Amino acid sequence: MPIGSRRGWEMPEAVATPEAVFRDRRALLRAMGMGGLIAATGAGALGLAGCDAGPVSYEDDPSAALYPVTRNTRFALDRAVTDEMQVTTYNNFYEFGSHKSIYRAAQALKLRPWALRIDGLVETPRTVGIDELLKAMTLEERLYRHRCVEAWSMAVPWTGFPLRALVDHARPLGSAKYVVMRTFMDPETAKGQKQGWYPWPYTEALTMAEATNELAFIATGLYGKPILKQNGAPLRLVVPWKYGFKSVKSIVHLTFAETRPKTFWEEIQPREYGFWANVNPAVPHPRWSQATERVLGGDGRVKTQLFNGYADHVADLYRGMEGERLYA
Ligand SMILES: Nc1nc2c(c(=O)[nH]1)N[C@H]1C(S)=C(S)[C@@H](COP(=O)(O)O)O[C@H]1N2
Ligand SMILES: [Mo]
Repeated sequence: MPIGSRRGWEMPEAVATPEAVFRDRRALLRAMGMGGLIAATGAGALGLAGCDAGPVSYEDDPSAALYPVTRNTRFALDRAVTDEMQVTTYNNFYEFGSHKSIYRAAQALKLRPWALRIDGLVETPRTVGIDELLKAMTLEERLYRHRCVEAWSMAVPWTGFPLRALVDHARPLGSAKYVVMRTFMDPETAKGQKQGWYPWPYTEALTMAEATNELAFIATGLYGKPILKQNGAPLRLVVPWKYGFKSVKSIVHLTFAETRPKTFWEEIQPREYGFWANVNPAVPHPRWSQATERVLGGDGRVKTQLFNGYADHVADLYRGMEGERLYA
């Protein structure tokens, strides 16, 4: 296991990104026969190139007719919504690679058939198809901030439903203490999963209190359309008061447990990534500061806020837990 070696998203983003982005964009342009443009036009052309080569058609998505839906205006932002192209071409999705330009590799993901297995401490374990689930849920749009542990951030219009609605639908037993969520496992489609030193499948978990907090959200859409593969289609957790790695993508398994599972990054590097992962500007990552963040597509850095600005919603969840490692 390459602990101690530097992998993409473990680097402070200020160090990791410019080189990685330049390399990926150059490869992209070369693939498009536009390599010569690089020197002449620089970043301007790169954005366009990413645009043409990137996101997708919605034609084969049977849920497309469900979007757009009404925005829930209770979740307001203090900043502009991030450009759609940024959000859909600058991603972390290790199943498809450890660089930011996984959006093309992620197109290999097959979204149908797709089923969610619900089991563990529930009245009746069962498997529900994605389209059946979408019909059972009431969709709404919410604008949320997103803060990656690498100190970049964005502001995203998600469509989906409260995780609480899915928990209710699952009918957990009183003994359940954690909701555990897992990503699909398919190394033929997601080549990153052939790297056996990662503890696949990607696993994340929340306490029942966190999972039923009104902010915890399951995204099924993005920018008024079905969510794209690179962003975690067709079901993706969004917990905006926590670092981005908690927001597990492309979920196939929801299980209720009495004991806390080891989560993906915690298992890889427990010194640096914990279970709680609440955003806190005052608690640095062991290798970089969390005091500020770079807003994707913005100019310069802004101050990071406690619980990513959602303290009013979630601070009560952690009262009396001062002994826990809440902010890593
Ligand atoms: N299955 C899975 N989920 C994942 C990841 C991943 O690599 N695999 N990366 C996480 C990290 S570190 C972040 S910041 C967000 C990125 O989401 P985005 O690509 O939609 O911005 O997804 C999170 N969920
Ligand atoms: Mo992240």
